[in-house]
Amino acid sequence: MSDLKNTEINETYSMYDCWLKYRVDLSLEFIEEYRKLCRYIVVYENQRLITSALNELKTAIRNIFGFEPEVYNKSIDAPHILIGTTEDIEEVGVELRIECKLGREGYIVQHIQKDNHQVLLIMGNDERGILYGIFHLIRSICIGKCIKDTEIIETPKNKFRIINHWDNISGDIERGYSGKSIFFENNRIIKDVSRIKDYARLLASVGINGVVINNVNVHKYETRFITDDYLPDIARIADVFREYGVQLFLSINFAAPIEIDGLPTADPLNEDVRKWWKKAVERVYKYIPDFGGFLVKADSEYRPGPYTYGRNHAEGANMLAEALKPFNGIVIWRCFVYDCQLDWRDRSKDRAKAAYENFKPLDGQFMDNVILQVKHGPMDFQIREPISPLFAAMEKTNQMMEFQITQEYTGQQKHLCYLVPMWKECLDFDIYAKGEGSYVSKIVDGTLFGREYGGIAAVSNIGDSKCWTGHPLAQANLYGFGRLAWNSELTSEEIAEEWIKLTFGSDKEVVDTIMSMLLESASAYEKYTVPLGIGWMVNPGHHYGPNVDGYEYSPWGTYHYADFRGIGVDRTVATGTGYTAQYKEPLYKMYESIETCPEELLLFFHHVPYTYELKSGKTVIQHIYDTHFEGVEQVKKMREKWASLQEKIDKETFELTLSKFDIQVKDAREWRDVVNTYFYRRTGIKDIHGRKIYE
Ligand code: GCW
Repeated sequence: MSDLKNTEINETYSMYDCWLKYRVDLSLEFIEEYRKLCRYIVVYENQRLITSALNELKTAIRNIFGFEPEVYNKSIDAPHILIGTTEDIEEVGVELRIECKLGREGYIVQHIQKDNHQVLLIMGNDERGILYGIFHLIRSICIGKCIKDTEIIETPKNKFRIINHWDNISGDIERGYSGKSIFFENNRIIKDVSRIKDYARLLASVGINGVVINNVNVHKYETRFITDDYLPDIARIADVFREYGVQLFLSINFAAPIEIDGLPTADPLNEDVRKWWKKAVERVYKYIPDFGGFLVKADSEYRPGPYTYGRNHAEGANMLAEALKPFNGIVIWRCFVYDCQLDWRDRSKDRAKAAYENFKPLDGQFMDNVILQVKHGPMDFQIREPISPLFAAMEKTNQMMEFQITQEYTGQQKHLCYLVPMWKECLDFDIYAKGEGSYVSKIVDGTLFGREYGGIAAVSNIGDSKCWTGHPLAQANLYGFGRLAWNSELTSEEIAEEWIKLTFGSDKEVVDTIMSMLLESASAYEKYTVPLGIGWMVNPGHHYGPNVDGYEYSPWGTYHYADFRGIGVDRTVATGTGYTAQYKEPLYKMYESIETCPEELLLFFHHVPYTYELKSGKTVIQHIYDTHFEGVEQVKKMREKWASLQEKIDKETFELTLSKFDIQVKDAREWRDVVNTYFYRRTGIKDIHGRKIYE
């Protein structure tokens, strides 16, 4: 990696390189074959992206085999690696063993015979494809795949694979738990881009092709990012990302015409406003010719939006889409729109219903370069939520998934919580939009409704912390997000195994131990925090640590309605808020009926007495007690598992991670005792096992 100028990093630290460490077991027999092929590289084109790809391959070869490969731009008489786009390769007349048709950004890695030599072909449909093919090869060598198993034909499932940064120009990151921004510092854009370059590599290596560098809550200075004041510096950042095939996007402020140029309105149907945005967009493209587009949080949590002018979200989004269209730019419009001034006394209102109510009526009205970005659940990144019903409701609109890699509600990167299984559940969910088999993954990749644009975005979990993610093991979530966005058919285990091997090597004990820790971590977190899909119960504001009634009487619409008899939100049509009707059949009936509602979501959909009996035969209150005790024990075990790896992990990573587990054990106990005590005091019902619950 490049020389680090960042103040915090003054020594080589192994976790800085994340999964690009080139740890290879050189004793594996097939390594010799790779070694032979890696001596020579033939590459026909020399565009910028291919240069980065080639550099990556050379760096990997140098690190793995200790020699510098020779590079040619013409055929050679020896085994080699051959790199090029489909066109280049066709020109030199290589015969593929398997005929294939690659899609955008796709690639093929194939072992072929050419002029009596073994050749390893890396052919990209386009330049990005080559870059991804090379990272595939490096990954394969490092996780110990022989050449045959490295062969692949792959096209990414999702067109847009984007990271959203919630970074502010002050250098602070909203919901950031890994230090300060790597883009901004003290109200300026960072001058030294070396760390940004390292980041771009990491993103490209897992297939990410877009990045939004600023917070969706666009404040005073950031509003001006689309002006000459900031664009030269933003263009420098775009240049760095471009080399790795990552397109730059910006979050914009819907009221920018008023705030920047004093226009009297930001009404999307006003001609002056429309002209203003066209000019602004032209300016952006002058600096950044391949600019991706805008991400917009409008009419959400006090941000300005079209509602102020009596316009709807389609009118708001289309105004921007029209300005971006001539440049092939897109508008990513967030659906996190809800009334955050609810009255807890008013039981008819339900925040969960908001996204659907706001957007469903607009289906078919958005321009084709608008994509709606929908959070995976109807509330807000809780550890357990049902899938947002909006995904099934917008047949004529491009949609994109929004996940949160940063662990706002899942332990804030002090706790281990591997999120890939949860994301998988969302993507694999059958939402019955067009009958059985309507998986959410097919809606967000556009195939189910035949949409051209689609994708997956997630809120970043990185900052300027030495290991990028605060908690070293939280790197698995960034890695996993990229891999899943590329191919949502990968399993959580496959992704975890890759990440562990690339990061810590292939020692069986290390792989098995960390794998078991990762895979149980989210369910452990769920156990010691919030029961049966109810959510929240966190301290207001920063959202860390238990506070059962923290949001109970607030205007945010995040209630659990616990009283001395029962708990849960009745969202049924029969007796509750009617949210269940937003799902298509058979899901509507499944959630509506307490008998068929999946138990892990029981309290999300139903209000039940504490003595309600679960399928396990336990009452709800006993389930709450038991899961909280179990959760803590699980965390203690995870800590022990980590401790058992002391000899096999570098000292700094070992100790840093152990210190995080110490915090997690302490916090899990806190959660257990606060939650259990709360319910014991509310109900007076004793734990049948007589364990200590505080009076
Ligand atoms: O989860 C909430 C967060 C806010 C965030 C908002 C959003 C960026 O608490 O910090 O604002 O969601 O997604 O817009």
